[in-house]
Amino acid sequence: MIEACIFDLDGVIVDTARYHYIAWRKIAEELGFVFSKDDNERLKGVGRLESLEILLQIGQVNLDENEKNKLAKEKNEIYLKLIEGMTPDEILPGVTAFLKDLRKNNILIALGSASKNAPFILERTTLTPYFNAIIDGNMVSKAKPDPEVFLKGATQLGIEPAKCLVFEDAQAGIEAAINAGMHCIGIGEKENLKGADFVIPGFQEFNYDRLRSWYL
Ligand code: B16
Ligand code: MG
Repeated sequence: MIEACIFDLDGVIVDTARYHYIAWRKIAEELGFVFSKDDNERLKGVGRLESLEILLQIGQVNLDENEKNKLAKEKNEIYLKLIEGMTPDEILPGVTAFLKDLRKNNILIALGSASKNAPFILERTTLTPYFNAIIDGNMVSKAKPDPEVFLKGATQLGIEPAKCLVFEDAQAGIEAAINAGMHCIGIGEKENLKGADFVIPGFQEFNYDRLRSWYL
């Protein structure tokens, strides 16, 4: 039986990928190459510095550590300006109703995100009060598919991994959930979410009753 749900942030609760894209595209422009929307898919669920490494590889640019840190900082400044204006309107369809439904049914809720800006985004979208635990990119040293972020969430909630259900939109996140010994539902399309117990397009048609019928 499921006692806790752990949510990824970008692509599950809000769509911040488009803001990450605008910021990374600007950095690529400065470096003199084009960063496409397809390229951006490779950055989903990946941490900031790892994202920069992928970007530099695409543009075939070599930089030293100092320059890399400077660029990562600059990208984040652009990104922060973009997300500053986020409102609850940007919460993905069905998410708030589902969070309310979970709370009504005494299911604990955690966030398990690679983003160091996750707490700020939850504040901007007024979702913070729904979460019993928030684990973000500042609190983990190993990126997904390492299970660290989800295991920390389970520990903070005081629930054993086998009773946790993860919602993820990235393949690395699905693998992290499996590595944590947790159940996992993919958000998006089946082909991109191998190993998930189930895949749903989003939360619009989803509720606690459906969840319970799947995990009796
Ligand atoms: P930040 P998630 C991830 O969020 C994003 O999908 C990924 O594109 C981003 O690079 C990463 O957070 C780090 O974000 O620069 O804000 O620390 O999907 O794990 O919620
Ligand atoms: Mg994600």
